[in-house]
Amino acid sequence: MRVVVLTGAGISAESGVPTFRDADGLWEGHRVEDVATPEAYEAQPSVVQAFYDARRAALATVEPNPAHVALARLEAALGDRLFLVTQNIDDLHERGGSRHVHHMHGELRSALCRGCDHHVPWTEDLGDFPPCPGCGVAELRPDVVWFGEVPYGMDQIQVALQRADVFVSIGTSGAVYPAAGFVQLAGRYGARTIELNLQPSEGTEYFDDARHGPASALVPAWVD
Ligand code: BV8
Repeated sequence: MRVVVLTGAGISAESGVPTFRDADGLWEGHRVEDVATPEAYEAQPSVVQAFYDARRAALATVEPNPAHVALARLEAALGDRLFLVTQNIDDLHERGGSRHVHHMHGELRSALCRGCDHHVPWTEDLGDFPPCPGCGVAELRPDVVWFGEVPYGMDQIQVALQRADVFVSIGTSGAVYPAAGFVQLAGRYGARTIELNLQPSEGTEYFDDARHGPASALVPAWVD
């Protein structure tokens, strides 16, 4: 059996990572256009860099929760028959034990060269706007997919959705595309589709089955 799991901010909420669109969400106090677009970075690089520096620093204060750990158990059981794709840019899936994680919106712990597209692990000593070790010229930006930019690994994701027997969406509002459209693609290719979320998402009607509650309870129950 081949399984595709898509996760969003909701899977990390109980670890203490703020979500985006819940009442106390990350983007409260920030307009998305002010922090998560290339235009915002061009206009105010320091504001955008500070937004991601703060979120990167916060990673040290949070731990994976039982939902992340359950998905690592699922990977141990299914091996390469599990395709885990996340919209999240935190490292909690990896710290929860998952070894193959597709970060379609990038990662806080990575930097991207604006000149040669070189991906660089983000270490604390990088400081602000360091030169790229690849080309030595352009400055490094957060390795994050902003609105209007192409998510990473779309070809691999498309193939995984075509081959999936089961598609499970965990902790996402279904507000952002192309991730929000994966359930319809998977269903069209014949997969059984399941939503595990605190409340019905914007696309809940596209799912064959929907269970609502906290991910730390729903995901281990579903995995085990
Ligand atoms: C693209 C950056 C083309 C990283 C993010 C006009 C111009 C250009 C594009 C567009 C346009 N109009 C529309 C688009 C498409 C656009 C889009 O979707 N816009 C929306 C606003 C309509 N998308 C794009 O631009 C994408 N690129 O389309 O390129 C293309 C496409 C395909 C192939 C080739 C080319 C790029 C999208 C990526 C944008 N970057 N973030 C960062 O700062 O983190 S998006 C941002 O939203 C995050 O990445 C986040 O992951 C994502 C989705 O949010 P969620 O994860 O779902 O979080 P949210 O808070 O919304 O919901 C949390 C859920 O959890 C809730 O349902 C809640 O109930 C639940 N929950 C809470 N607690 C718990 C819980 N569940 C379980 N347990 C709990 N305890």
